[in-house]
Amino acid sequence: MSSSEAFVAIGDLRKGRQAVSEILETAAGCGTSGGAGKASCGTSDGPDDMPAEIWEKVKNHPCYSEEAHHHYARMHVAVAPACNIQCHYCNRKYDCSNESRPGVVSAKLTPDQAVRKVLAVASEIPQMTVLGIAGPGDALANPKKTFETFRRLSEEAPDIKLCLSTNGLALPEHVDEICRYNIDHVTITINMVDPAVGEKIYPWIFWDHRRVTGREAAEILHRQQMLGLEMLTARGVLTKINSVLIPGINDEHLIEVNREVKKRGAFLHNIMPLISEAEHGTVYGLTGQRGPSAQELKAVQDACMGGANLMRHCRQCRADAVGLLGEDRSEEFTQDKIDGMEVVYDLERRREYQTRVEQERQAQHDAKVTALAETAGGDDSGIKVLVAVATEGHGKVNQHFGHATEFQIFEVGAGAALFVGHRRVDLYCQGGYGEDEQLPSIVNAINDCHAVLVAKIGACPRDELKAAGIEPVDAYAHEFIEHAALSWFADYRARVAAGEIVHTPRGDAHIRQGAYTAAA
Ligand code: CLF
Ligand code: SF4
Repeated sequence: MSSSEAFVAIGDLRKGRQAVSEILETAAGCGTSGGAGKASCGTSDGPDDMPAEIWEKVKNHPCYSEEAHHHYARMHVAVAPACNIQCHYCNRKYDCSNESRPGVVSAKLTPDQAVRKVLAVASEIPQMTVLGIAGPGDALANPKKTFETFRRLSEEAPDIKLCLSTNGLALPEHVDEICRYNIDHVTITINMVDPAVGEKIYPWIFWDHRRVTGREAAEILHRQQMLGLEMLTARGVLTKINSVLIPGINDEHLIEVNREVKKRGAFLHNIMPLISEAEHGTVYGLTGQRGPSAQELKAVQDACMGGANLMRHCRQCRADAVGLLGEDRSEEFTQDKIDGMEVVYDLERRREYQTRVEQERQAQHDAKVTALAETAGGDDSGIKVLVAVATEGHGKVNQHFGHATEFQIFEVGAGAALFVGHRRVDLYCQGGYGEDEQLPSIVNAINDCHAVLVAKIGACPRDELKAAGIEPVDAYAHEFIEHAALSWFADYRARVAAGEIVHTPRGDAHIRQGAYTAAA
């Protein structure tokens, strides 16, 4: 179902709490249904929307469920330093860009150290439900360390979900082992399904005891990635495909990637922006290959709707990340701190804590449904806009403009507010005063939005936003986001209807209409 089809369908479901509940289910998530023809943002789908065994796998995985990422944490252990390919966006001195932000070298861990670290984090952060191995090289180019870590954890921490990320070159030969240790979630970074595109991204691979370059390298990598994906699908392992969006290289091509991975059973597709700074020393960074703007990223994601379900809440975390997505608590768990900790892995305590998390999650969900029931109403204007939201959690508009380091972006139309991504920004408030030099970049990051919903905002940013045509709104402080967004939208529509303002599409609509053709 396309974005506009989703809105039409939602518009037909206006009356009653049941209908509103369905709206919410469709609106708030990001890609877990895995079923054909589902709207692209499905990770808030509940147990009624998918087979029970799939729900069990995704319900508390913060990457596979958009809703879960507000409640559950993940961690990575950096046990895999080597890699078997070279990507033009990677410099081996830094973490793997597939699942991490380049620029910070991780401490490499032995499996022993990794297991102790996981147990330490699990006892301190009982809502940490997923352990991933995502570099800093490639997990499957280091199979002994990777599987030794997974094997021990499957025995010593049986309630933790195991998650692996790979470039896919060595994947087919490891599928049996992946299944043996119940590694239920595998991410494959697939940037192309056409070796002609691939040879612009991968200068070489290491294959069959030799370095292979050019088209041949891309052909082998492509073959292995597709085979690995098909084998995992056949074995019932959930797969997520990460694609790095490289403008001018694979931007249009990612629509075809989306289609091909969906055909082979991929559960989610996560299109991530290329990070390419000259100081990282990557080939792309040094040759001036730029990354996409947030708006370009959204345009490609939108063009892929109707294909494989999209993940839109990725934070491109480090290979040693710890905590909720978007937060980094790795500094609390350095080797010397762990050495001084008394580590008690208490399964019962973790279960009790997670039961309370589920209760809070359910209460939040119910409150949102109730709030949405109040705002669901007729609107046949066909108008859709983006709004930016400052939030520090609990699904509410509860952050000051000046404290935001990212804004959540919602697409709002008749009866629906869909989460479609987030935008990182520089902090405006510098402890008592506003840093006005940051304002242009903040405004630029959300310049395709019609409004920004905040708990509070000062006079200076308010004026700057208005001058840029973005409405600063603090009237819905501490309300649920979807409810606030729809209430503001109803007011906006009323002002348009009364002739007080003229509705003007902003950059987003322009980009989407012009840049990419929709997936077939
Ligand atoms: Fe880690 Fe990746 Fe597993 Fe998640 S991350 S190995 S699937 S537990 Fe998540 Fe981080 Fe994005 Fe990766 S937000 S970079 S998608
Ligand atoms: Fe770097 Fe990861 Fe690519 Fe290997 S797969 S070259 S570690 S980005």
